[in-house]
Amino acid sequence: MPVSEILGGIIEWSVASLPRRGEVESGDCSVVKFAGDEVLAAVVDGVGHGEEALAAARLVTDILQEFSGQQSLTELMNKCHEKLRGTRGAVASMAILNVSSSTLTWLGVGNIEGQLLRSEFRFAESSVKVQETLLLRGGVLGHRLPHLISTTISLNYGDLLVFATDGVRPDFAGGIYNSSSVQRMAQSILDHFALGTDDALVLAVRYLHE
Ligand SMILES: [Mn+2]
Repeated sequence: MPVSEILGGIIEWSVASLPRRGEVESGDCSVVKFAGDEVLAAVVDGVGHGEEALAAARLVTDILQEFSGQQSLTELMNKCHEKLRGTRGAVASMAILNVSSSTLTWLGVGNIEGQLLRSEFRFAESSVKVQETLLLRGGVLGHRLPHLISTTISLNYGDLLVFATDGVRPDFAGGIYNSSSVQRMAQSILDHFALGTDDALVLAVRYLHE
């Protein structure tokens, strides 16, 4: 069963994950942290798999757990990059959902896919794109940091953010609709698209602020 939580009545999230076939531990981790008027949601994949990959990923999640609502994604990525020097490294995609401005700011280093699926209530408005895709920047935290430029887009009630590691087939994005609970969304993406040859993790976060 996926792990889920509702935070402050503002977001609802769920994470579903599966280690690579034959492994007990997954090197894929997620963090959801509520601070001030912001929620940080992030997914991290330690390079490789098993214990060493998990150790690298944990260095990132430790930093992200300290999120206080004051740091930008660029600052957080830089901090993680410094901390991971000398390790296997990790890739990460991160988002900050701001409740005051109803915006999503996101940034990805490596290959963790990010999708924002608009609430079905908005489909009728032709000006709204049904789906937004995170622009990923090549690199590995701890080894090679790309030029960090985050993107900010508007958020509306019911919008769903999905992050998926590379253990999930990247074409998952073409076959999903923002149509059920965060638990079901996370679990069904994992069930239908996990490769089995690598750790796989799906994080789903729904924005519930009016
Ligand atoms: Mn992986």
